[in-house]
Amino acid sequence: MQTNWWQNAVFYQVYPRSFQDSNGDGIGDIQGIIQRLDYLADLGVNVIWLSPVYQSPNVDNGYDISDYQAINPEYGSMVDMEQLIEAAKIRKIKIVMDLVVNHTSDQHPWFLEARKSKDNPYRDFYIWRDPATDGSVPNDLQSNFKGSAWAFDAVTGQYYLHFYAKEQPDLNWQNPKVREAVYQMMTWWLQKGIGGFRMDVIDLIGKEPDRKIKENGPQLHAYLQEMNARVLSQYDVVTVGETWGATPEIGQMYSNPNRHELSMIFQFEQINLDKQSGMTRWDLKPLIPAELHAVFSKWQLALDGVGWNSLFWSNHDLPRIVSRWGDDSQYREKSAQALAIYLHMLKGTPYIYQGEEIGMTNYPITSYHEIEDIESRRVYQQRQQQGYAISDILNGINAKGRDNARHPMQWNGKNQSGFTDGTPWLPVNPNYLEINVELAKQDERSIYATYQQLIKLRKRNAIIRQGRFENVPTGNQNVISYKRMLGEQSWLVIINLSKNRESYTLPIQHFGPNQKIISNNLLLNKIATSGVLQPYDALVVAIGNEEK
Ligand code: TEU
Ligand code: CA
Repeated sequence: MQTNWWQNAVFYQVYPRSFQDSNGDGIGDIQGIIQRLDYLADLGVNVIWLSPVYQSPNVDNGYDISDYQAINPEYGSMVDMEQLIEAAKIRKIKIVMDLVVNHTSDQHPWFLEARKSKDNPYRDFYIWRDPATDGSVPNDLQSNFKGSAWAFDAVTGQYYLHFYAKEQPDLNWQNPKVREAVYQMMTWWLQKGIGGFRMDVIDLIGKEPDRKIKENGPQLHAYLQEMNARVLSQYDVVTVGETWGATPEIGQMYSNPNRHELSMIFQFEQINLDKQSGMTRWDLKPLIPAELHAVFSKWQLALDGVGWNSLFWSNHDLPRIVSRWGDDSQYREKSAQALAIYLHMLKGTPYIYQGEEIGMTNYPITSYHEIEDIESRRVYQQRQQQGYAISDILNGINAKGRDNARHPMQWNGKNQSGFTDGTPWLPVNPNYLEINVELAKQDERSIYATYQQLIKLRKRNAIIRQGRFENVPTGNQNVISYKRMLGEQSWLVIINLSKNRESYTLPIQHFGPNQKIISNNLLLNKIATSGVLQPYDALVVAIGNEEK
């Protein structure tokens, strides 16, 4: 496989509302991002995935777009946006935009037109159905934000489809005019010099609501191939599809270069490992590290040579990883480093979610009034109606709610953590006095320093970028291990992903030179056939060709 630039790159996700405010209104903005570009360059990242900054009524924080070619004034102007692209380029950083085209806002001119009459030229941009004979919804399709996926529109007496909020009507991709309009808009952005797109819930665009098909519809890949031929193939850009319903086989279909669809996808199989089986993600269950490793191993092997993996722990929809699968109290630093080392030694393109590089934690709430996110509000209301105890509902939301990742970036120990001079739109986590960028940068053993070192290692070592992956059993479900191999080189990664001392036994008889590459424990330098690891110990060693 030929190597593309994005296979050697490290990505960083910016959630603009919470990254850096530049004008004291408490809302992060584009000028704020520009002010922090040197920070990102210093960390070593090559690409910023920018969550939506388009014009939007903000029912779903910008994922409800009312004009794809205008910037939300809260974030700045199109001039600011052009300046960001340029200022990033000077630092060799590309900007990847969020492409949210499964749906628009109900305030988008297309929808305002469409709802006027059944024969409006924009009517078929969306999906309308007559009521059932008793006047109720056309079928029982559900919104991902709870409740029916159909909303009644009295003007024309029909229902329209919305897989998210009712203010996010679904576009009708079967209509070639919709696809054409999207391609034109994408081209307009690419001509501005952006580096590509992250594609929001792209696996829904092949929907066939009458057959109750939501994800992975029959035309999905044909649409992506058309988009590639018409737009993407004309530029040297990266694309990453958000695909909650992808299996490794489907992952190959998207990312196999011979199929001309996407560069890579975000797959979410591991996300289900800490929920009770058959239940929703709000019904919690502890993670078993071996199960996590089994999922990652499967994807590493399945896409090797025939596709490409993205590597991520978190994003603006997911909880903070150190709170989720590490330990955000006693072992916060060590567990965050262990998780970072585990992920960044895998094959694929790593994504860092803002604040992850300093080990930012979840933000616990004690009442409904503290919830900002539309999804968590709906979940709270639904579960309350279903009779759940308030404490159980809050436990679920504190563990998994989307606000966790959306509290302001913790830059320093000054007022409001240096995020804003005003009142932040979501409060700053009170732990900002101990957890902030300024402190982390002064400490050469910080989580930040580990991330910086991992990025450097990736740049300097082809074995990380291109080497083969092999799972290594450890005899302990809390200790996970794998090898990377390239030519004569062989590296072993071993991680204790628990807060206890754990023993391991490796199926390796003799080790070569055993030279330390990176670790989060100064005393841990060598690996043997068997031994004991301290809580959250992580070690990478070059072991030579031990098995000859
Ligand atoms: O998210 C898709 C999605 O379905 C999940 O992230 C969802 O929010 C939840 O976590 C699963 O039940 C994308 C965006 O990332 C998200 O912010 C948007 O709200 C959503 O699409 C709609 O555009
Ligand atoms: Ca602002």
